[in-house]
Amino acid sequence: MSTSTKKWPGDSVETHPEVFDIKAKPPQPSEKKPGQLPEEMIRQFFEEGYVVVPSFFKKEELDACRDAISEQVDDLANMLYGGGKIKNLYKEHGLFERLTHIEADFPGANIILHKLGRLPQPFKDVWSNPRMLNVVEQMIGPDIAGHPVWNLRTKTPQNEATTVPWHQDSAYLDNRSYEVLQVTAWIPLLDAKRENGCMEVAAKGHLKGKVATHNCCWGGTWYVMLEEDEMVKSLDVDMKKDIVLCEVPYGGMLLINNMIPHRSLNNVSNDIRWSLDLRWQKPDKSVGFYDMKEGVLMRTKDKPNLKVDWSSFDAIERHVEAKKRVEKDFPQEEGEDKFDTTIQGPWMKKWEMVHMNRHTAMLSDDVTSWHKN
Ligand SMILES: O=C(O)CCC(=O)C(=O)O
Ligand SMILES: [Fe+2]
Repeated sequence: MSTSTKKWPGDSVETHPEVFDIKAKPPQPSEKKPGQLPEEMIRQFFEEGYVVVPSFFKKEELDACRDAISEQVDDLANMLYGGGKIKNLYKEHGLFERLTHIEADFPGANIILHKLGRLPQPFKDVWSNPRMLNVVEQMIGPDIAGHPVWNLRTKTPQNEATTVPWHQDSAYLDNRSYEVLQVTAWIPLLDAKRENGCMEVAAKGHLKGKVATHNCCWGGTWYVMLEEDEMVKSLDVDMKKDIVLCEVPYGGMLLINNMIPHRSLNNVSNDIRWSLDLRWQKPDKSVGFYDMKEGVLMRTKDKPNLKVDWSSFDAIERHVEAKKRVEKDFPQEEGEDKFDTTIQGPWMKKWEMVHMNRHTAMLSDDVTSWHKN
């Protein structure tokens, strides 16, 4: 069986189906806490690997996130303008268009914003929202940590850099993440539809409890990718029956796990498809992020209302750490470039480098030496 072959560091000989399938479903509360989902939806999460919750957040909770994003875009515009990179501040455009104009003037602007990783209070409030944690509790139990990998997706129209190819999230993490259930809430900041590049999942692709062989990097991006024939061969995905388009209205979310193959479609609309992806797992398991950044404790059985220590979490900038990590192998010139529109990280070392581009260029000296271990 292919499960016993190990060709790349990311391949694993072990599988852990019971961590992700219905056997992992914790006992459900007899009396529901605020926000908790019907047991059928939780069952679907474990059996199919995903569930769409069409309506969950209060309008003001996500409106506050929209405002925080507008501020970040404004800061970005000022920074680029101040650095002589863009001709105009494009202030006349609203949240769903402004970054597109900035991007046209300075290609890669959206990547700067994506990797900025600034976590404003409204994002923190959504992440540690008690109703949200009540739902996470239905999936992983009462001890909950936020995972260090979270993202603000800046999906401007027709942009390769934000069209994420098929992957399992663990393919970006180190192999310790193959043994722990990580729950992701994918939260759009507008109605997410096929046209503006919502997500697609390969239902039940998590049931084998394994990470299929990925390769790197997709087109001109930093993304790893999972070929469709590999999904079929290694994860028993039926490309005709199992692919599910996950449209999510504003106010709702898509819940997935770290083993389910998923991708996002091209945005062929005129609006930016903003979204947040936030993750949680049990705090006693490794987050599998190459020891670059730890999780943030949000709740325990004994302290369901604990105060989240955001300052320690905020102190480490994940993309900076990720870049440092690969620079150790391939030292670069000194100096941080705030206009750098490339992204690098250790996930690039886990898989065969089948395609080089400007993100991988700094790693190009001796890529094959990475795959010795
Ligand atoms: O938002 C996207 O386009 C991709 C999101 C994704 O892959 C994730 O949330 O894990
Ligand atoms: Fe993903």
